[in-house]
Amino acid sequence: MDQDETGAGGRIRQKLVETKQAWARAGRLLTGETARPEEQRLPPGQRLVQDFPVLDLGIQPEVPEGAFRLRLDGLVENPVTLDWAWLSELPQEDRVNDIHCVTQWSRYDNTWTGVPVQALLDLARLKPGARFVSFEAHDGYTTNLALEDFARPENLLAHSWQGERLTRQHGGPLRMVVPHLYFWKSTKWVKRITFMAENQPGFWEVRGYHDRGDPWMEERYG
Ligand SMILES: Nc1nc2c(c(=O)[nH]1)N[C@H]1C(S)=C(S)[C@@H](COP(=O)(O)O)O[C@H]1N2
Ligand SMILES: [Mo]
Repeated sequence: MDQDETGAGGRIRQKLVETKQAWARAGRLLTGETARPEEQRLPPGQRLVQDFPVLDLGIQPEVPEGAFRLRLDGLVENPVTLDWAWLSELPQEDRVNDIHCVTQWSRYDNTWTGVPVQALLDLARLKPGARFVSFEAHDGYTTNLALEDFARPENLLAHSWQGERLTRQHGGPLRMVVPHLYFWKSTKWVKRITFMAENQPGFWEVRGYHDRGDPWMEERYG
């Protein structure tokens, strides 16, 4: 998509960021249609792929399991920093779902394995004022969700895809999977999840992308 060098650790691919910002300004791919997931499996304007494209800012951090930490903080009774051993002791479940990237591709029938978000909520115990969730990743990426979009039973903190450990390219060792929203809401290499009273728009949300990102409502930009 762009020709920038992305050395070993990688640098943010500025051209890619600018191109995607221009797409938002131009309203690229918008069909003006909405659909209901019960009636139509492919959201409006999407194209089905069989492979599994890699999308990120050009930095693909290497996070060995030994160095892995996940911080849960903000408006919680019990802020915690999970290491890999602790994460492995939490409930492990499978989810099968379709994913939809705002750059147009959708991929059906992905099997993810990991920790359901309810297990994290049980651990951290939200304070009453918590209404939004902010995610930080090892590449500097951020995104945001409303609490009700985070606390859905189909969401996972996934370490495996199709029965194999997630590769570094796809966000291993641990990524969020929020299948009911465009895939930019699913943070790869997640390191911190913060519960907040106020919404805090993330990397793409401040660059012209929609705050919520429902593919069925075609909430690409906003
Ligand atoms: N940390 C991080 N997470 C990220 C991104 C990123 O750049 N950094 N890109 C998002 C976007 S735009 C998409 S479409 C998906 C892509 O995930 P994949 O590379 O596994 O297909 O990751 C999302 N999560
Ligand atoms: Mo994306």
